[in-house]
Amino acid sequence: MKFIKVEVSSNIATITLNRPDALNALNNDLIVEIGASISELDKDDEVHGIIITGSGEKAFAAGADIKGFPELDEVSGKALSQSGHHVFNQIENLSKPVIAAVNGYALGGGLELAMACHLRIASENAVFGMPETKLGLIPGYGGTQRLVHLIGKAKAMEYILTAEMMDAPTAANLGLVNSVAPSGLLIEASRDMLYKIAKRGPLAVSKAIESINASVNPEIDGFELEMKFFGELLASSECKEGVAAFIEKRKPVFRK
Ligand code: CO8
Repeated sequence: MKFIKVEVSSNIATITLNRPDALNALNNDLIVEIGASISELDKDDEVHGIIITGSGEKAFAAGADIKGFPELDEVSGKALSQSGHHVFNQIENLSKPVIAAVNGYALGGGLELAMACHLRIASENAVFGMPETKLGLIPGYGGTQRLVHLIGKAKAMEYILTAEMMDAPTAANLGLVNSVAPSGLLIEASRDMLYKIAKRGPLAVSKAIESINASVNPEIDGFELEMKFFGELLASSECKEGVAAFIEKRKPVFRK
């Protein structure tokens, strides 16, 4: 991989965006690398959860690579937008939990990447924003949709139209991030959250992700899907183990 680093330790994979000199700006090759590594990690039973973070102290990702924009036209610009959508949808629909550990600027495409993750933990110095209108653009990796789902239409409208940035406490108050951690403890806090989830039934976790995602997909009846999955899970060996463990007053063993 040229633009990202991927490490696995103690069942958690960490994908680090690795263009610190460009504040981890997202070029298409970097996005394709994320997609390829996510596919591999999804197949790896040793990996129970994934963290995406940025290299350096300053940025998670300061957006799409603006320096590549002058070469783009209507057709190639839309194609790059579609490429980002494809990978970000892949992250959002992954059966394993993905946390964005936001260690600095998460702007434009960087914030869109963080929003595609299932959970977001911000360091105290993180800064969030959608500055595209300053460039005469709009978000192009799903931001007009996911920001609305996360913080509501009124605030999404405000932040996208004004291009104003917000600090980590504001992002937490708005529900954009799940929690804020001291800068030096960001990865530890993200790992702790993934370890907690890894103790739960992995099939239940994957079905919960799919059901929750259905709530913002107009093509799927999320209530129907929930009822279907609930029945399927009740009949699963995972649920039998979880219920037996409760009755026998012991911890469930969901993974071999
Ligand atoms: N793209 C390319 N290079 C960048 C980017 C970026 N998004 N952000 C920062 N850099 C580079 C700078 O050019 C600079 O490089 P150099 O040293 O070679 O001049 C280096 O990173 C450090 O940046 P600064 O010197 O600007 O650092 P500051 O601390 O002064 O400022 C900021 C930090 C505020 C984050 C500032 O860099 C900034 O405003 N960056 C741009 C933020 C932005 O507008 N992001 C949105 C981009 S558009 C987008 O994301 C659309 C997504 C959808 C795309 C769809 C398909 C293409």
